[in-house]
Amino acid sequence: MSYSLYGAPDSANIIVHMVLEHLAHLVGPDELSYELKWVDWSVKEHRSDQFLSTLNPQGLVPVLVDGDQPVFETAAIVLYLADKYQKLAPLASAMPERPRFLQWLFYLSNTLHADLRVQFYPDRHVVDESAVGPLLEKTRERVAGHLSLLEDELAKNSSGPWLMGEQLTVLDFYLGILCRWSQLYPRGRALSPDVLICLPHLQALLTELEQLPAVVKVFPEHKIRAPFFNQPSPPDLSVEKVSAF
Ligand SMILES: N[C@@H](CCC(=O)N[C@@H](CS)C(=O)NCC(=O)O)C(=O)O
Repeated sequence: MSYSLYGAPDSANIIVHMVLEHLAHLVGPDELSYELKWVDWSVKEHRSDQFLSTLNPQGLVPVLVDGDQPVFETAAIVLYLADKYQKLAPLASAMPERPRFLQWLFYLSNTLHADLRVQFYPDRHVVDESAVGPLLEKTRERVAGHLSLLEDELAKNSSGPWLMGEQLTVLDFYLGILCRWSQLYPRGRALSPDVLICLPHLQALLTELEQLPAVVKVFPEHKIRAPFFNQPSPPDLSVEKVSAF
Protein backbone atom coordinates (compact mmCIF):
# COMPACT_ATOMS: atom_id res chain seq x y z
CA MET A 1 0.00 0.00 0.00
CA SER A 2 1.36 3.43 -0.94
CA TYR A 3 0.37 6.63 0.83
CA SER A 4 0.89 10.34 0.27
CA LEU A 5 1.55 12.44 3.34
CA TYR A 6 1.05 16.19 3.06
CA GLY A 7 2.91 18.39 5.50
CA ALA A 8 5.60 20.92 6.31
CA PRO A 9 8.88 20.74 8.27
CA ASP A 10 8.44 20.14 12.01
CA SER A 11 4.64 20.27 11.69
CA ALA A 12 2.13 17.71 12.98
CA ASN A 13 2.79 15.56 9.91
CA ILE A 14 6.15 14.63 11.50
CA ILE A 15 4.19 12.44 13.95
CA VAL A 16 2.59 10.55 11.05
CA HIS A 17 5.94 10.51 9.24
CA MET A 18 7.60 8.69 12.17
CA VAL A 19 4.69 6.25 12.44
CA LEU A 20 4.81 5.47 8.71
CA GLU A 21 8.56 5.00 8.84
CA HIS A 22 8.38 2.74 11.88
CA LEU A 23 5.57 0.67 10.34
CA ALA A 24 7.42 0.40 7.01
CA HIS A 25 10.39 -0.97 8.92
CA LEU A 26 8.14 -3.54 10.63
CA VAL A 27 6.10 -4.74 7.64
CA GLY A 28 8.53 -4.10 4.77
CA PRO A 29 8.33 -1.92 1.65
CA ASP A 30 6.02 -4.30 -0.24
CA GLU A 31 3.34 -3.78 2.39
CA LEU A 32 3.86 -0.07 3.04
CA SER A 33 5.49 2.77 1.16
CA TYR A 34 4.82 6.47 1.25
CA GLU A 35 5.64 9.72 -0.46
CA LEU A 36 6.07 13.03 1.34
CA LYS A 37 4.30 15.93 -0.29
CA TRP A 38 5.76 19.14 1.11
CA VAL A 39 3.27 21.96 1.39
CA ASP A 40 4.90 25.34 0.77
CA TRP A 41 4.19 27.38 3.88
CA SER A 42 5.79 30.52 2.47
CA VAL A 43 3.02 30.81 -0.16
CA LYS A 44 0.30 29.49 2.18
CA GLU A 45 -0.32 26.45 -0.02
CA HIS A 46 -2.35 24.89 2.84
CA ARG A 47 -4.89 27.68 2.40
CA SER A 48 -5.15 27.37 -1.39
CA ASP A 49 -8.53 26.51 -2.94
CA GLN A 50 -7.07 23.26 -4.21
CA PHE A 51 -5.86 22.18 -0.74
CA LEU A 52 -9.10 23.25 0.99
CA SER A 53 -11.38 21.56 -1.52
CA THR A 54 -9.51 18.29 -2.02
CA LEU A 55 -7.47 17.64 1.14
CA ASN A 56 -8.55 19.45 4.31
CA PRO A 57 -11.23 22.17 4.51
CA GLN A 58 -9.56 23.39 7.74
CA GLY A 59 -6.37 24.30 5.87
CA LEU A 60 -4.25 22.24 8.26
CA VAL A 61 -1.59 19.56 7.89
CA PRO A 62 -1.20 16.63 8.16
CA VAL A 63 -3.33 14.98 5.51
CA LEU A 64 -2.74 11.34 4.62
CA VAL A 65 -4.08 10.12 1.30
CA ASP A 66 -4.79 6.40 1.06
CA GLY A 67 -5.82 5.57 -2.51
CA ASP A 68 -8.19 8.42 -3.24
CA GLN A 69 -9.29 8.85 0.38
CA PRO A 70 -7.82 11.83 2.26
CA VAL A 71 -7.75 11.61 6.06
CA PHE A 72 -7.03 14.61 8.29
CA GLU A 73 -6.54 15.03 12.07
CA THR A 74 -3.32 13.56 13.44
CA ALA A 75 -4.95 11.26 15.99
CA ALA A 76 -7.37 9.85 13.41
CA ILE A 77 -4.53 9.20 10.95
CA VAL A 78 -2.25 7.41 13.42
CA LEU A 79 -5.14 5.35 14.82
CA TYR A 80 -6.18 4.42 11.28
CA LEU A 81 -2.65 3.25 10.45
CA ALA A 82 -2.16 1.39 13.72
CA ASP A 83 -5.45 -0.47 13.32
CA LYS A 84 -4.82 -1.23 9.66
CA TYR A 85 -1.45 -2.86 10.37
CA GLN A 86 -2.37 -4.11 13.86
CA LYS A 87 0.82 -2.60 15.19
CA LEU A 88 1.75 0.32 17.46
CA ALA A 89 -1.58 0.06 19.34
CA PRO A 90 -3.33 -2.55 21.47
CA LEU A 91 -5.88 -4.56 19.49
CA ALA A 92 -9.50 -3.35 19.72
CA SER A 93 -10.37 -6.33 21.94
CA ALA A 94 -7.42 -5.96 24.34
CA MET A 95 -8.54 -5.28 27.91
CA PRO A 96 -7.69 -3.11 29.73
CA GLU A 97 -5.05 -1.78 27.30
CA ARG A 98 -7.35 -0.57 24.52
CA PRO A 99 -9.53 1.78 26.59
CA ARG A 100 -6.39 3.14 28.30
CA PHE A 101 -4.76 3.66 24.92
CA LEU A 102 -7.80 5.50 23.52
CA GLN A 103 -8.07 7.62 26.63
CA TRP A 104 -4.48 8.86 26.24
CA LEU A 105 -4.76 9.30 22.48
CA PHE A 106 -7.74 11.60 22.96
CA TYR A 107 -6.02 13.35 25.85
CA LEU A 108 -2.96 14.10 23.71
CA SER A 109 -5.12 15.30 20.83
CA ASN A 110 -7.97 17.14 22.59
CA THR A 111 -6.14 18.54 25.59
CA LEU A 112 -2.35 18.81 25.24
CA HIS A 113 -2.21 19.39 21.47
CA ALA A 114 -5.23 21.72 21.59
CA ASP A 115 -3.64 23.89 24.30
CA LEU A 116 -0.34 23.89 22.43
CA ARG A 117 -2.14 25.31 19.42
CA VAL A 118 -3.21 28.22 21.63
CA GLN A 119 0.45 28.61 22.72
CA PHE A 120 1.63 28.58 19.08
CA TYR A 121 -1.00 30.93 17.72
CA PRO A 122 -2.08 33.14 20.69
CA ASP A 123 -3.06 36.06 18.45
CA ARG A 124 -5.92 33.96 17.05
CA HIS A 125 -7.50 33.74 20.50
CA VAL A 126 -7.63 37.39 21.48
CA VAL A 127 -9.34 40.51 20.22
CA ASP A 128 -6.73 42.87 21.62
CA GLU A 129 -2.97 42.37 21.12
CA SER A 130 -2.36 43.33 24.77
CA ALA A 131 -4.10 40.10 25.84
CA VAL A 132 -1.50 37.89 24.12
CA GLY A 133 1.03 38.04 26.99
CA PRO A 134 -1.38 36.99 29.78
CA LEU A 135 -2.95 34.34 27.52
CA LEU A 136 0.48 32.85 26.78
CA GLU A 137 1.40 32.85 30.45
CA LYS A 138 -1.78 30.98 31.40
CA THR A 139 -1.46 28.57 28.48
CA ARG A 140 2.14 27.67 29.34
CA GLU A 141 0.94 26.98 32.88
CA ARG A 142 -1.81 24.69 31.54
CA VAL A 143 0.66 22.87 29.26
CA ALA A 144 3.06 22.37 32.19
CA GLY A 145 0.12 20.92 34.17
CA HIS A 146 -0.69 18.45 31.37
CA LEU A 147 2.95 17.34 31.19
CA SER A 148 3.04 16.85 34.94
CA LEU A 149 -0.12 14.69 34.76
CA LEU A 150 1.55 12.57 32.05
CA GLU A 151 4.67 12.29 34.23
CA ASP A 152 2.50 10.90 37.05
CA GLU A 153 1.02 8.35 34.66
CA LEU A 154 4.46 7.29 33.40
CA ALA A 155 5.69 6.95 36.98
CA LYS A 156 3.01 4.26 37.56
CA ASN A 157 4.41 2.08 34.73
CA SER A 158 6.89 -0.47 35.95
CA SER A 159 6.95 -2.62 32.79
CA GLY A 160 8.65 -0.16 30.40
CA PRO A 161 9.34 3.46 29.47
CA TRP A 162 6.41 4.04 27.12
CA LEU A 163 3.02 5.51 27.88
CA MET A 164 1.51 2.02 27.58
CA GLY A 165 4.42 0.55 29.58
CA GLU A 166 6.22 -2.17 27.66
CA GLN A 167 4.57 -1.58 24.26
CA LEU A 168 5.72 1.28 22.04
CA THR A 169 2.59 2.80 20.49
CA VAL A 170 1.64 5.77 18.33
CA LEU A 171 1.07 7.63 21.61
CA ASP A 172 4.80 7.86 22.23
CA PHE A 173 5.56 9.47 18.87
CA TYR A 174 2.71 11.93 19.42
CA LEU A 175 3.78 12.75 22.99
CA GLY A 176 7.44 13.14 21.96
CA ILE A 177 6.62 15.80 19.40
CA LEU A 178 4.27 17.66 21.72
CA CYS A 179 7.08 17.79 24.31
CA ARG A 180 9.49 19.02 21.62
CA TRP A 181 7.20 21.81 20.42
CA SER A 182 6.19 22.88 23.93
CA GLN A 183 9.82 24.04 24.47
CA LEU A 184 10.29 25.60 21.02
CA TYR A 185 7.23 27.48 19.82
CA PRO A 186 6.49 30.28 19.62
CA ARG A 187 10.18 31.17 19.40
CA GLY A 188 11.37 32.96 22.53
CA ARG A 189 7.99 32.61 24.28
CA ALA A 190 7.69 28.81 24.66
CA LEU A 191 7.73 26.74 27.84
CA SER A 192 11.10 26.70 29.60
CA PRO A 193 13.02 23.42 28.96
CA ASP A 194 13.53 23.38 32.76
CA VAL A 195 9.92 22.25 33.12
CA LEU A 196 10.69 19.00 31.28
CA ILE A 197 14.06 18.54 32.96
CA CYS A 198 12.14 18.21 36.24
CA LEU A 199 9.98 15.35 34.88
CA PRO A 200 12.30 12.27 34.95
CA HIS A 201 9.93 9.66 33.50
CA LEU A 202 9.04 11.90 30.60
CA GLN A 203 12.75 12.58 30.10
CA ALA A 204 13.42 8.84 30.01
CA LEU A 205 10.69 8.31 27.38
CA LEU A 206 12.13 11.10 25.22
CA THR A 207 15.63 9.63 25.52
CA GLU A 208 14.38 6.20 24.36
CA LEU A 209 12.47 7.79 21.50
CA GLU A 210 15.54 9.74 20.40
CA GLN A 211 17.30 6.45 19.52
CA LEU A 212 14.59 4.73 17.44
CA PRO A 213 15.75 4.15 13.84
CA ALA A 214 12.53 5.69 12.45
CA VAL A 215 13.16 8.87 14.45
CA VAL A 216 16.82 9.06 13.45
CA LYS A 217 15.80 8.73 9.79
CA VAL A 218 12.86 11.16 9.77
CA PHE A 219 14.22 14.23 11.59
CA PRO A 220 17.02 15.09 9.14
CA GLU A 221 14.39 15.13 6.38
CA HIS A 222 12.81 18.03 8.30
CA LYS A 223 16.27 19.68 8.63
CA ILE A 224 16.31 19.04 12.37
CA ARG A 225 19.50 18.15 14.24
CA ALA A 226 19.70 15.95 17.37
CA PRO A 227 18.75 16.17 20.16
CA PHE A 228 15.21 16.06 18.81
CA PHE A 229 13.15 15.98 22.01
CA ASN A 230 15.21 16.91 25.08
CA GLN A 231 16.31 20.55 24.84
CA PRO A 232 15.64 20.57 21.08
CA SER A 233 16.56 23.12 18.47
CA PRO A 234 14.34 24.34 15.60
CA PRO A 235 14.84 23.21 11.99
CA ASP A 236 17.70 24.76 10.03
CA LEU A 237 15.23 26.59 7.84
CA SER A 238 14.04 30.14 7.36
CA VAL A 239 11.14 31.29 9.52
CA GLU A 240 8.55 31.35 6.75
CA LYS A 241 9.07 27.63 5.98
CA VAL A 242 7.96 26.45 9.46
CA SER A 243 4.36 26.70 10.63
CA ALA A 244 4.64 27.67 14.30
CA PHE A 245 7.82 29.80 14.28
N1 LIG B 1 -6.03 19.17 15.12
C1 LIG B 1 -5.11 19.16 14.02
C2 LIG B 1 -4.06 20.22 14.27
C3 LIG B 1 -2.99 20.19 13.17
C4 LIG B 1 -2.14 21.44 13.21
O1 LIG B 1 -2.13 22.19 14.20
N2 LIG B 1 -1.42 21.66 12.12
C5 LIG B 1 -0.61 22.86 12.00
C6 LIG B 1 0.84 22.52 11.73
S1 LIG B 1 1.57 21.80 13.15
C7 LIG B 1 -1.13 23.67 10.85
O2 LIG B 1 -1.50 23.13 9.83
N3 LIG B 1 -1.17 24.98 11.04
C8 LIG B 1 -1.62 25.91 10.07
C9 LIG B 1 -2.61 26.84 10.63
O3 LIG B 1 -3.06 26.68 11.79
O4 LIG B 1 -2.96 27.76 9.91
C10 LIG B 1 -4.46 17.78 13.89
O5 LIG B 1 -4.28 17.13 14.91
O6 LIG B 1 -4.17 17.36 12.77
